[in-house]
Amino acid sequence: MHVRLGIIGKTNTGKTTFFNAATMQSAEVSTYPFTTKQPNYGVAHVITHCVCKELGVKDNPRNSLCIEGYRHIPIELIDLPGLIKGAWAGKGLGNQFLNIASQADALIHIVDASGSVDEEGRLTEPGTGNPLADVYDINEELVLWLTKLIERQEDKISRNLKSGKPLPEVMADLLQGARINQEHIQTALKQSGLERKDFENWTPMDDRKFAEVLLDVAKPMIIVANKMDLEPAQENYEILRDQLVNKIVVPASAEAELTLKRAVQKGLIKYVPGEEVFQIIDESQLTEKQQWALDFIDKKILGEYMGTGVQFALNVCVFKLLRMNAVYPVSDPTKFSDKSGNVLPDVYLMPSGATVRDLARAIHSELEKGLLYAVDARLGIRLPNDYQLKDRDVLTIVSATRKG
Ligand SMILES: Nc1nc2c(ncn2[C@@H]2O[C@H](COP(=O)(O)OP(=O)(O)O)[C@@H](O)[C@H]2O)c(=O)[nH]1
Ligand SMILES: [Mg+2]
Repeated sequence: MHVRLGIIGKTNTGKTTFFNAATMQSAEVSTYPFTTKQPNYGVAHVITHCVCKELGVKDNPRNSLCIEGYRHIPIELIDLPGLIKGAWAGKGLGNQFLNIASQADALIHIVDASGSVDEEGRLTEPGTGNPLADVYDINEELVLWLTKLIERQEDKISRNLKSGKPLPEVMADLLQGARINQEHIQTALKQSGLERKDFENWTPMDDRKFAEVLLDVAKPMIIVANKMDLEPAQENYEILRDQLVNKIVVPASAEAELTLKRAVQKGLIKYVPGEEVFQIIDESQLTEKQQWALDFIDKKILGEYMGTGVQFALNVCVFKLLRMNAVYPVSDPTKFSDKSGNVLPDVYLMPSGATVRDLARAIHSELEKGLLYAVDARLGIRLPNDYQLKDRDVLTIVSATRKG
């Protein structure tokens, strides 16, 4: 199961531009066999230091890419389908928007830091919109959505509790469609102080309080302050950063990232997403306009913010908000390879706390059935099935049913 990030935000803040920039494959990446899904589903990558250098091997990645020692690991990105554009009616968001929240493991909330979008999501004079208010608006919609989701299931929850099952299990059964699991619920119960209160006695205030906390736990969110290339954006970015103390606010220019990726595709520059530099391949190939645009991006975006923010936002979501670890399963622990001799073929993103057993299950259910133990390929030692995976672990799963 891929990690799935949902892009949310008001109309015209740059969601689709961000999506297009993040899912557009640079030339080297385009050979990767992607499954084409609906247009609003795309494959993006998070980037981490590959273990190949440390292990001193040349790898042959299968489920990911290794570019100059960096592993590019696919994740799923969802954006609203284009049709929805303009469907924003007053403060209501429509089901599609919440649908994205429901399907995602974490949310990328894009605001227009330049303030060129008004309350209703219409494009307006830069500097007039209020991105901080937009953040609160959207957050409120999400809290209401979760509160209602829980309240709609209230009778069912009460009924199912009578069977003696604990509350987190009962709730998780009913909320799993929204990618909310027992752990999320357990944590939210603790953090909201409702752990010891009988569900029957929850007040509407309790429902809301619980929904607020559950939203934070189950749908962690970063704020992308987009359109940093426009003049009034810096001031709004600072306001967002200073006011939203519990959120990570990433300054970004989705348009700049898109421009750079297009320049890569045209063979004009060399650029690794997320880096704060690019190299012009042949100065004489550039039109004056292209030269100007690249120069602007170099000075005003990369120079100021150490990147366009697009790749950084993806990495923060996966490695910070979701606390995913990159784990490399191999069949042969001495060669770090699969059965066909591919070195470090796969990398799996596993949530913190996941064990050898969870990894076996993620690879193949058969593998888990006969699971015996794992081998740490670096050290050549056995690891028990409840060993908690660490970032950059290279492991061989030993199973009676199938060798990993
Ligand atoms: N200046 C600037 N404009 C942007 C940026 N990202 C998007 N836009 C523009 O904002 C408008 C709305 O973008 P779009 O991606 O369709 O927004 P969506 O409605 O949120 O999907 C378009 O005119 C984009 O070209 C950016 O980083 N900088
Ligand atoms: Mg859009």
